[in-house]
Amino acid sequence: MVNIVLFGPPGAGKGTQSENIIDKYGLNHISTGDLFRKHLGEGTELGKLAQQYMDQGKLVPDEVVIGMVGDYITTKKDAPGFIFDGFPRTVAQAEALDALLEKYDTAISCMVMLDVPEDELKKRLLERGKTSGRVDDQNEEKINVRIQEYLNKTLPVAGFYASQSKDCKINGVGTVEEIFGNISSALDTHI
Ligand code: B4P
Repeated sequence: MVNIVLFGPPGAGKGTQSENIIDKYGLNHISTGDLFRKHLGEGTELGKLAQQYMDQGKLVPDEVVIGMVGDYITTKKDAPGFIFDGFPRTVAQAEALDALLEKYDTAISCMVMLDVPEDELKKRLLERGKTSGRVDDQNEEKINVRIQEYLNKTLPVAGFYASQSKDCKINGVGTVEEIFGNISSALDTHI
């Protein structure tokens, strides 16, 4: 199995680049943001719980996220591998993911980190907010909370994968095609 973590701050292009990676490498896609939005749309209890955090730009509690990902992987355990998009977002989530994959005799192959400066992130998210209908994209205050959550809780995850020599930093500024070209070259040498 090939398992990739796509990592970066909000608006770095994780969702955008995931689509290209899936097309080329045929992996199963898990976006925790998309899964929460699906639950939200279906009005499930999990969706209602997640919404309270997402609308404020805060991270959803670890136990909720880890349980949801564990359930999802169980239903797809015959997949050729996974691309984890927006997960793990805390060190506790990263540790839980390692334990989960170990149960299936597999592990993370590579963590791709998209590097984008803060002013560019804000510009992209505010632009998407004009059409996405996402409450968390629609004002600068909420975007600032998301960036702070990233700096405080998510950035340490990069160190977690660096300590396993699985990290790979990619410049996330440029055209979608240029960035994907750099991701592909990195993946082809790492997996
Ligand atoms: P996510 O849905 O994961 O979203 P994201 O961080 O906003 O986006 P992403 O980086 O995927 O950006 P995109 O490609 O769309 O999370 C939303 C919320 O869910 C979180 O705040 C949190 O509350 C909750 N959540 C999710 N996972 C969680 C977890 N594991 N633990 C706890 N809570 C969790 O790109 C953004 C925009 O930029 C798009 O409009 C795109 O068109 C544009 N763009 C992309 N690439 C570009 C480029 N190269 N140049 C110019 N624009 C570009």
